[in-house]
Amino acid sequence: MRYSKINNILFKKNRIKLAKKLEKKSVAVINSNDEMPKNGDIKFKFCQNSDIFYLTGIEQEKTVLLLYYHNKSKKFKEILFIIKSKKELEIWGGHKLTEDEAREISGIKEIRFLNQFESILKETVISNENIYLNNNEFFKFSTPVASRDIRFIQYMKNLFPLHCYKRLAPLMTKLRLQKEPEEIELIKKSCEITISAFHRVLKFVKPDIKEYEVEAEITHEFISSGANGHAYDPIIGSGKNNCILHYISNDKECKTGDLLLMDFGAEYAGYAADATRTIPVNGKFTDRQKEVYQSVLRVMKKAIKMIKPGTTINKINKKVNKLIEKELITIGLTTSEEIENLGSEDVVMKYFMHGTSHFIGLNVHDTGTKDTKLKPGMVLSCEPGIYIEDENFGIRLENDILVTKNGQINLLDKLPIEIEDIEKLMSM
Ligand SMILES: [Mn+2]
Repeated sequence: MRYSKINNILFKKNRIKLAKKLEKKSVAVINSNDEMPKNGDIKFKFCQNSDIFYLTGIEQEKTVLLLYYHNKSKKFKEILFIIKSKKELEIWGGHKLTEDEAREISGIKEIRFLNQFESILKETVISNENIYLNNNEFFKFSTPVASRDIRFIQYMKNLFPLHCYKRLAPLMTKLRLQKEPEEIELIKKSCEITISAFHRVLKFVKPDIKEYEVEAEITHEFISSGANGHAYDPIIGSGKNNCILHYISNDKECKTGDLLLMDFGAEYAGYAADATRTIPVNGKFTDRQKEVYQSVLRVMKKAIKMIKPGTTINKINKKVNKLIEKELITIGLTTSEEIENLGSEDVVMKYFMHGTSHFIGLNVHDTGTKDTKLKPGMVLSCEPGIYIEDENFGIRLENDILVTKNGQINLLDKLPIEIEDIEKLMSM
């Protein structure tokens, strides 16, 4: 692994929290993600399932975690199943975890090889009543491809058609939303690497470079800092590409006078950062760009303060849209009259077409919904924007905010955002 070893106390705590949420006489099985085929004999780089990583820290493919209720001790027990490595396999695929290594990473005492999985599964399931299985229930997710989880559900239902099946996803969502201090430290590290990358970019950007050259600078900083890489495909859009929300082709030339919008974040030890800054290609904002930038920044400063215990993303979105509406009038993009005629929602939507916040954690868009009540330990983005296609530019600014008992902490506090700071750093 590229990151400093995570103390397995974190994974033990996470498993205990999950076991407390399971009904007695239950079994829970958590699978790894599939290794996804690319072309020919090549697969995509393996990406571990976030839930099994959260519970075990194991990044190796095909790993399975079994939690089961033990009738005699009246307690939940845990077994981790891993690949049994062979020398011939290691020559091509590199080292696979030994039992001791898997034990050390996860803190799970009982490590078995996968060839024993089915017999142990049958034994534990038959002496229990409920089976908890995982599935990706992220509200925006859909795919025609049957995941490992979906296939495993079918496999289990064939083997045990008369057991009572339960959803693991709502429990995992709840647990993953509120981060342990160790997790916050890992997110802070992702943020720190992201901040270094931005400083590198500020020194690098000048007219006539290609957007992908900026991407390369960021990638260099991420990888050389021990990050796994980008937490998501970076958006590096100049000029009118500022206004394409998920622009990832990053292949145009950055021209003088244009703005460069960069939405990027490192992934360190599985945890994501998610940052956006918009900077002038030639190092100086025009007056109009400054005017709109200050509008977005004013909204952001107020929006950050809204992120605190008890509220929801839906409530924050409503309030932020009101602030954007006011700013749109200030910068001459609309009038109170037009808002009255067309309705606030339509006018705001024209210039700010996405929400203000999403949860962040093991995924850049992490578990939780827009109605999830915020609690201490949750981490959210705060990313207002104003996109003016007619003027060939848009501005988005994004920080990552940790909800605390009394309010919030901006984890990207050290990521330059004030116009003077950005212009100064670009001139150095
Ligand atoms: Mn974001």
